Amino acid sequence: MDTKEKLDAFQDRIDRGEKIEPKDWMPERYRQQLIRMISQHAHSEIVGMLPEGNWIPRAPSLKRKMVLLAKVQDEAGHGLYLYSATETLGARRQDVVEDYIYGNAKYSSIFNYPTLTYADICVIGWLVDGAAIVNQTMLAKSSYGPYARANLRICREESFHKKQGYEMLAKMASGTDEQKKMAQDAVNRWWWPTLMMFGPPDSDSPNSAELIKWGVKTKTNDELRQSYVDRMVMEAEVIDIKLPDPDLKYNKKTGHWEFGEIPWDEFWAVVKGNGPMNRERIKARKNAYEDGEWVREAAIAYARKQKLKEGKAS
Ligand code: BYC
Repeated sequence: MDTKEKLDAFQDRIDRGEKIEPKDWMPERYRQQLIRMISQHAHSEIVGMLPEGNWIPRAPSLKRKMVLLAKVQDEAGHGLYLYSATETLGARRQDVVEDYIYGNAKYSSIFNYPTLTYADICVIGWLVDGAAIVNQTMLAKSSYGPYARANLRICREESFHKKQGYEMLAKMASGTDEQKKMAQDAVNRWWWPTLMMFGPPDSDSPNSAELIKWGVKTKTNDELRQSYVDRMVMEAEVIDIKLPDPDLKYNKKTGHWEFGEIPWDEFWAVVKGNGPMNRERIKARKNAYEDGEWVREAAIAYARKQKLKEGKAS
């Protein structure tokens, strides 16, 4: 039972900066919030393989193909660490996966946009992985040990993902007029959706206060979004890319870049399943899950057989 005494002792541990580990006592609500957030994060990593995977067969060179293959495989790995982290909280992997494929579990809005040209692959690396690093560096300090450690490792890999995207985009942005146009067009389409990745404004974020109190999040959605904008403005300038926001302006007093109104109606439409690619993404995941049934059955049969063999040997 979540008695006041237990809750206070738990809060003291959080306030002292201690990590909470799987076998420690935790409030039921803390456990549920973590399962919600970590499973959404895992689904995002897995569905996030689709927009980029789409371009593996059409990568412009062997080197680019190898880099993209490695990146997409890394995303699969991130999904797996994160699903494992939900299991440390008592969730069953099958339930969380099915809640997303057949139910209403969320995943990041960003992966419901199409990748129209190869420049989109450069921009996903730079902007999307760039946003993920800002968010996940904060989550690497999360109060829940397994989630913090998973994010630490994920961030190291995301940092390579971002660099390869930025390097490709820089090359494209300094190429022929046609290449420059492609690069700019991709940035124009992805800029606002990447700002939405950080979640709704703090005034409209029902989970933030509780997650911050428990040290799961250590910064708010708006704080992270602002540090992302400040960083990206500089990086865009270096490679001669324009960010598509006429209201971007530096505020000397605050030391931050002010930006225009984010189209929140579009964000909520995407979150509710009505983005340009929502249906296609879910359909692809559903097909993969159902086509993979025989693999899961074979793995279970093999594990049973091994156990029997071990039993006979001992
Ligand atoms: N998209 O109270 P709020 C990657 C939902 S993948 C969809 O602020 P919270 C990569 C939110 O779930 C990395 N839904 O929530 C992979 C909540 O609904 P529920 C993806 C969103 O939890 C491949 C409601 O809106 N990163 O890097 O305090 C290739 C109210 O929001 C979104 C993560 O998943 C959204 N953008 O904060 C390349 C990070 N935003 O659940 C790259 C982990 C909000 O109450 N998650 N909602 O029904 C988080 O950091 C936080 O959960 C969020 C939201 C900042 C996303």
